[in-house]
Amino acid sequence: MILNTELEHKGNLVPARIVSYRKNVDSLFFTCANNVVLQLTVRRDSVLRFRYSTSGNFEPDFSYAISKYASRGYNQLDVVEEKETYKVTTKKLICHISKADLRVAIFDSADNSVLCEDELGFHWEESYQFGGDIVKMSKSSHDGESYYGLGDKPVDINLKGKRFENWVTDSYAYTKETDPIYKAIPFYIGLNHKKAYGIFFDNSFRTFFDFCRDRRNVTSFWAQGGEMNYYFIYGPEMSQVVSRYTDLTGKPHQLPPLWALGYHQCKWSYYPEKKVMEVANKFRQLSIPCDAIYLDIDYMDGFRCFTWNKEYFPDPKRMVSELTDIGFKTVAIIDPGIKIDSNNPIFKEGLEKGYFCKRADGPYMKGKVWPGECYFPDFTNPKVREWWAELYKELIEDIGIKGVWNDMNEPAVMDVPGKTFPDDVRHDYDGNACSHRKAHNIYGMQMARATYQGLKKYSYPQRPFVITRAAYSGTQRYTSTWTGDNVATWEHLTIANIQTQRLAMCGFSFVGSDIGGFAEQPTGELYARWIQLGAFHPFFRTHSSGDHGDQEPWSFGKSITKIVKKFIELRYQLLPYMYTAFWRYANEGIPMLKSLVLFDQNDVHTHYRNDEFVVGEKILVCPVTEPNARGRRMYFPYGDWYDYWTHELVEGGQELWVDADLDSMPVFVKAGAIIPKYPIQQFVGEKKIEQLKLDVYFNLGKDDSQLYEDSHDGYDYIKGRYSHRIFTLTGKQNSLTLQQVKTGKHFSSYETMEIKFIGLPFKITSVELNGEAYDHKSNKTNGSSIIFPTDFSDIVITGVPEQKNPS
Ligand code: MIG
Repeated sequence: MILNTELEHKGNLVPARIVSYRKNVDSLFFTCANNVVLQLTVRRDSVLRFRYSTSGNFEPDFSYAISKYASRGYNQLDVVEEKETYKVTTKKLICHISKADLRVAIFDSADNSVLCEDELGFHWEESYQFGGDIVKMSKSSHDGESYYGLGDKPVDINLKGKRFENWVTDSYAYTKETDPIYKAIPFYIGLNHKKAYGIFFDNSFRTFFDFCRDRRNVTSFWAQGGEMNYYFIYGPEMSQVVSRYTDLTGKPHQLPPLWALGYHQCKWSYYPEKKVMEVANKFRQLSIPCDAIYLDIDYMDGFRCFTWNKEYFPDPKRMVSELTDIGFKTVAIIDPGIKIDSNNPIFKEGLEKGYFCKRADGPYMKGKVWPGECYFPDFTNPKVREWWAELYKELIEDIGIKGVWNDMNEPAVMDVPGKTFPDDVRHDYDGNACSHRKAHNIYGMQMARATYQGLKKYSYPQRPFVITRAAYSGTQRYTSTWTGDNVATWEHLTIANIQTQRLAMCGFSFVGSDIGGFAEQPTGELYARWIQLGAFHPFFRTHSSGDHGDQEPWSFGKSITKIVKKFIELRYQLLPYMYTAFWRYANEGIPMLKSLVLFDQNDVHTHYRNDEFVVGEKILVCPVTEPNARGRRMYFPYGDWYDYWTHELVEGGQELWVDADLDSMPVFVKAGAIIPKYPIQQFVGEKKIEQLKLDVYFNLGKDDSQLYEDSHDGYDYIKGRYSHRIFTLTGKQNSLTLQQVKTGKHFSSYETMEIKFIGLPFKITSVELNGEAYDHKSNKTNGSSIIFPTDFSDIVITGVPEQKNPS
């Protein structure tokens, strides 16, 4: 582990024997002879919190990560004192606490199998230099145990055998294995004997995780200060661990406007106005759908936040309204640094009110960023967040900006060691004053939170849209995110795929990468492959640094443009599917992207897979990540899968070659799925949806699919104006039944559904609608789909099984 820094070289200190125990409602306190206290709180039957003090007292309990809406409550809490242990039992877990040394072992109450046990357990070193402790925890690891999670780490999905650090860092052109980078998400999932549990180490100091690297059978984590304070979250399904962690640290506070799930075009930078309009108009000329265009730092006057460069943008309000007229939402960047400039009213106000961060001995925290020398708002002060939120008034209410992009909020500082604030900078930390050592990892999160509050207020009654680069656990409540400054290489396409999956399994599903790569320039082939992957990411944006040529859908010649258009169009068709996945994420904490191990942890083949993932519940994709490929090998999880393009059926549980020329990519749909589709639109809301398409993929047996819709913006859905449809498909050799149950008070704009039946093992002879014969022949489309009224309750299709040719 880390070096011993205290003076007396006491080394690792450990708890002594437990001398007293007391219980206060849901919290149990175990006190040791040397004043170490373990506070064990039962949050839920499956969620336990462990908090340690080395001095007998706890600091005030405060966390930016934990959501105030997190579920609490349990069905059982029994504590039994035995000879050498205390035994705590909930409905799901049994926890042993050893009297001799405070070590913890946690078991599944269903079968008494061990889930997670302390090796040395809690121990610490005194921190001479800063006071307090360097707090440490070590757990035994079993052969065959795997580890996942930790946010945006650009490494293979399975973390076993590696060590990591969490310290939010601006990481231009990071590579595979660069650590740390932009985000600090100290949450991991362990998977052992088909059972998954999670550990969330809620400590915002610099933290470290070692997954059996230092010692083969030990997993440990530690922090440079603060408390040993972690949550144990049981599954046994990995998907349950993820949704419980997401419940604990929070789901997005509202759905995004649907346009935010459309395609976005960005560059550093589009200016002047003429250029912005040219790019936007080109999308419309070429009929390539696009919903948002971004203004990077050059729109500002000398990079001063909340100003405009009037030479480039003489009348921003007019430009934004012209963009609105052609279906574009304008998103603008805002960085944290405020230029030191007494003519700048924001600087003056911040100074007068004492809103800028200061060094330990009193001077302001001065740092160079884009505007030159700057001071930085202390976003950990609630008053500063309020002020910051209000600064957006003009930009949003008056000028009409629809989304805000927060960058450089690690916080990044140029030309200094460490690329950020020095450790001694002071922060309010919502009334728990501290140094930057503690506030660093949450600074960007609190900036994004303040931005979110501003957008929420001034965009009302429309929904806010924010994007941030830096994040700590819980940031998903306020904003979307991207993976930072990647590079236009094939390896980075793989990294983008892994990072987005990893963030999704850490409660942060609204995520995407800079498509095509931020630094350097992609070939047309790489750009096309990247668009294909991005079309399945919740946040779908092309962005590039611009100093290496153009990166728009049409920048790589006609044949590439055609492919890019095809995949952006596919995304627009799948919008109701993606929106439903988002709703499930925001409601139930179900990740929108599921790594194969998350999809089927019982299949050991999935434990080391990186490339394949399931988006939503039913679509399996695997990007092509090599040049000159005409296809690739991929692993199919168990189940039957239809090729999206050919409708050919593939049996899962094996690795197979899949053809995928540059105009295609491996996309498969689970048998039994019902996929809703909208017509292609150039932007969300361009057309009234007159008809919904449902693609029904036949399967023997019973399967459910869902469709969630509402007015796609605003808050009426919270008052019940949504439409939630559950479809149940029952497939037999000679029949198919499709049932629909709808709840919610939203009326769909379409009166009919065009239903396509894929993979029917029979020839249709008759169709019934709600128990009566239905004239399917005259309701047939050219494409062999059948039109039905939207609010059908059941459809029964019968037929004669197709004769198999004797071979
Ligand atoms: O120092 O605003 O990651 O997306 O285009 C670079 C300019 C600052 C870094 C962001 C990138 C953005 C760029 N920014």
